[in-house]
Amino acid sequence: MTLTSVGTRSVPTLDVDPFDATSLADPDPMHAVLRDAGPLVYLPRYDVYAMARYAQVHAALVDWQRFRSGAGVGLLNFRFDEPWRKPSVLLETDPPWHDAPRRVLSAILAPHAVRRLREEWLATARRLVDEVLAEDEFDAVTAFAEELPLRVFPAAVGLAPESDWRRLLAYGDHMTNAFGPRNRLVLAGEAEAPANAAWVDDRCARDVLAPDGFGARTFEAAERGEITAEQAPMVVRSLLSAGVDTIVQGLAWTLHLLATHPAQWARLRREPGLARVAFDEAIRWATPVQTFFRTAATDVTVEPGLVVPDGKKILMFLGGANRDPRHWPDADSYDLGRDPSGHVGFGFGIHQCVGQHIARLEAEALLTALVERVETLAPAAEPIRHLNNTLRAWGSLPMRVRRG
Ligand code: HEM
Ligand code: OVM
Repeated sequence: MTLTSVGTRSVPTLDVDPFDATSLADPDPMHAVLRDAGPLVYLPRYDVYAMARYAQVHAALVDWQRFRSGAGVGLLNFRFDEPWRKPSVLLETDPPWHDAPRRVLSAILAPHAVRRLREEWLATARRLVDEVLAEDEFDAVTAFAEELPLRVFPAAVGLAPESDWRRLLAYGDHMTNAFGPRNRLVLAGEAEAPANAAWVDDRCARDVLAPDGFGARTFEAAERGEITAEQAPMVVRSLLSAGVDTIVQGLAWTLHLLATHPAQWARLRREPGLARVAFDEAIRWATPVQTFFRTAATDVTVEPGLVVPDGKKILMFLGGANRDPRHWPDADSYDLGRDPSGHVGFGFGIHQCVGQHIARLEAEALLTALVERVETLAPAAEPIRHLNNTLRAWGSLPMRVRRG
């Protein structure tokens, strides 16, 4: 490890590649190295600063004045390079432009507004569990983690019933890869990305959205003058961008952790009211959305003598923060007895996940339906990772159950 001198102290320089296959497959050892190197490090490979400790990641997330999103929350700096799609009006904007779309979407996805979906989504989850449990073995990724969100979410947005809602998965996979460097993962998705992006954009128009979904409610907000007519389809695009692959991996990790921690599964069976804790603890432990970047709006002093120069990108390791032993007692254990609140798996501050109540509702529906029918849940074969520049993701999770 070499040291580079900035100000009176020095920012450690680390020669790690967070986006190589080894780091993506198993990021935990790299997170420990990054955290132990100090509160702020420099990664010359990408000319970015980085933080992996809870205190600094949390502080950056809530400090939108100095850690900006408007130049993009991926590696690419929109000030100098053209993004692959129009910037998001939520994720990739700062106040004051962020305010109105955020206010509108927060109201549409508020806890009291989504609670009305609870019974219907639970019924859908129960039907799905019945179908899947006709077999003793199944792939938890395709059978549950993808299938439940695809059955409930596009319909709730107001997409017309059609067979290829799975295109949302491919779109989201490329979008999340594109937050990282243009490595082989991005290149592999570039051929089909324009067609999927056009398909998604076509589904964000008022006249193709059902009259009673989140999409229609977004356009009603535009009619009331709360957002502009140009912003409305972009808000719908954010729902379709952020609302599928993320929760798919959140559910996949929850099922994987429960299958590999039988005592925690047994506890959930005894106390089904812990379904949301089981999910949020999985989000903390695994952090399906591993990273986002910010851009320094000025020279930012992270600690006395540790400075991010104006205009530089900062890589925030949400996954490193969520397992930081400086903040979490027994950080590496998956434990339904802990209070995981305060984790940064949904971010924090003004950009904190506006869809988290939707995510929790889907998780609660699936886990509630599963514990009703399943006595034990166990891996049936070696799980297979899916590499992605942003998502800590599973490609396949073979499982077997004993019904009961
Ligand atoms: C923002 C994670 C599910 C919609 C975020 C952010 C994170 C995140 C970390 C913060 C981005 C930042 O600070 O730059 C997750 C995870 C999910 C999930 C781990 C599931 C387990 C969802 C769902 C939806 C959604 C289901 C839609 C219904 C959004 C939107 C934003 C966002 C629109 C941008 C908010 C803003 O910039 O104000 N999400 N998300 N997410 N999420 Fe989620
Ligand atoms: C967007 C968006 C927001 C949050 C997350 C995301 C994981 C996309 O507005 O397009 O991807």
